[in-house]
Amino acid sequence: MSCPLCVCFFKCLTLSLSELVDARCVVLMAAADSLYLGFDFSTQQLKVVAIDGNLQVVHQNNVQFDAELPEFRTQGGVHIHADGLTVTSPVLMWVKALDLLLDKLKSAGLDFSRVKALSGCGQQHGSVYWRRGAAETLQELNPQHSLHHLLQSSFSVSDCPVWMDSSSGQQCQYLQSAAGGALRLAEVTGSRAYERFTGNQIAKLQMTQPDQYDNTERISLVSSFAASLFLGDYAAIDYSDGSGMNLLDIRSRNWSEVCLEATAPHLDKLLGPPLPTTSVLGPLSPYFVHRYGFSELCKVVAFTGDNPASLAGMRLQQGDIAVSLGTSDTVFLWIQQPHPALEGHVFCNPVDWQAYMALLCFKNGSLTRERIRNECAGGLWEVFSAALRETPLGNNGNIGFYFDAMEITPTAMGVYRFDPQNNKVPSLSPQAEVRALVEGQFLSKRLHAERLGYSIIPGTRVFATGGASSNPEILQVLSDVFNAPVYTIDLSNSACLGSAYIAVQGLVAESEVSFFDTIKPATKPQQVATPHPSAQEIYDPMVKRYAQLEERVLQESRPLSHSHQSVQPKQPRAS
Ligand code: 5FX
Repeated sequence: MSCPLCVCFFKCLTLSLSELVDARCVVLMAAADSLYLGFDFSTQQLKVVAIDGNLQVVHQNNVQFDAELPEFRTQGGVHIHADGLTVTSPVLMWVKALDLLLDKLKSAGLDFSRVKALSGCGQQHGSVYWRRGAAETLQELNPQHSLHHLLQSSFSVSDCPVWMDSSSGQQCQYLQSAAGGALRLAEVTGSRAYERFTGNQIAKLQMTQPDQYDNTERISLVSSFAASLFLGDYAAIDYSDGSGMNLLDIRSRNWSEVCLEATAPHLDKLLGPPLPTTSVLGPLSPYFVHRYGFSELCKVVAFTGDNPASLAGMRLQQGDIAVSLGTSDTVFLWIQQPHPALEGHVFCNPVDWQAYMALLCFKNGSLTRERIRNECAGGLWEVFSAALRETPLGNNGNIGFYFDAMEITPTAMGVYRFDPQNNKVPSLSPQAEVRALVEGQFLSKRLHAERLGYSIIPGTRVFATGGASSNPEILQVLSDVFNAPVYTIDLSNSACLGSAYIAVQGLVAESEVSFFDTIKPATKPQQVATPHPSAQEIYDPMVKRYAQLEERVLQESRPLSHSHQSVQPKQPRAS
């Protein structure tokens, strides 16, 4: 009998469990010549990362849809339809991109026979419709031909709705009333009804194109569609990406009967049962063994959504929070117990099937920081940073809300400033304005994260990533507001990397080795800020005051929000 964890045959079997999870064995398991692949079927490109047994990146590659597959005539990987609300991508473009990417890996000399396992992720919420009879085609792929050639007639819908689509408003209304209201739906599925969420897209398809729906034998997410190509059979939807559908009961981790019924007929059969994210789905299809020289022992581990995969790539643990400071800011957090709210999303956790993750999108990120830098700091980041250094924690009681564009979290628009007595004021000094912006942005992130079940516990770490994470003064405010140390991670490809880690974890998950033991050898994050000793005393009450003022802002901005809703329907890309 060989060791269940690795290929070392004897050594691991003689170790105690604690020694075993001391990572050494896992490193042995991931023998240096092993490779693991992580794919990301994202909106604009298909990417791949190969890591070796020491979890170091050894190869990266990609296919850009617009530039390298111009025959599909996409812009940014999508087609925006005349109504301005419907957004789709051609499914055969994704298939052809995989042909192209594997050819590129072959030309680059990647030794496919060393790949022990692969996994991947996809843009969340998008859906793929397999035509009746497609399972048989998938099971009998002829390695003489490209996937694109073989699968040409395998889809009942050629243009797949993607996450940028916001045309299913009617279906959202219906689902919410069937489920007993927006909050009730959020309690069951982790989110109120969102137009881009897959269930609402399926309901729209069934209503507007019933023939195509009837001709479908299986519905996949982009992630499980991609896994199906590698598996040569229909791959299960994983719990994490399944949580972005308004269909999965995030506590029972089964499809919700009420939601299925309110969405479309016999949907459970079309979706198949969901599975934990680190499940091994099976061996790689013989197609890839014969066409590219993969080992027949190579395993396909479930694919998930790009945001859950990023959480794995950033190596978040219980109590940690990741803040991505980009064009739009996003927050991911690891939570133990879900408290879904009307804003933000709770998904099942990709690396610990009993835990959860939350995702929040904030539209007013870098562009607003740049506007305030231009107006209050002469366009210079050094002056902006000096203002943060020279103003006190808590900003002498001044608080600001800066929603230049229609904000997603919360739904509000406009700029609002309050003095220490909670009076609305038209302006602040330039230095106070800079601090009010940065503190306000982080107070909002903390408030909305807490509403989704996040709480600061001893050992909590904040991971900062994205453009503004290179500014130490901004990171100091982040550390103070969250009263936790801030770490940075140098990751441009966290979703691909997370998928490659999930591939490694898939091989050991059944042996109860945790994800964190598996990834111990990966490069450690750097601590860059420590909270000021008075941070808790200042920001605990301030976050409460911020919540009360946000209520006032919401009342005042409601008319503005309504008039902007029809032209600002989309969520930004979160990763
Ligand atoms: C998350 O809910 C989103 O809609 C996006 O971040 C997509 O996953 C982008 F791919």
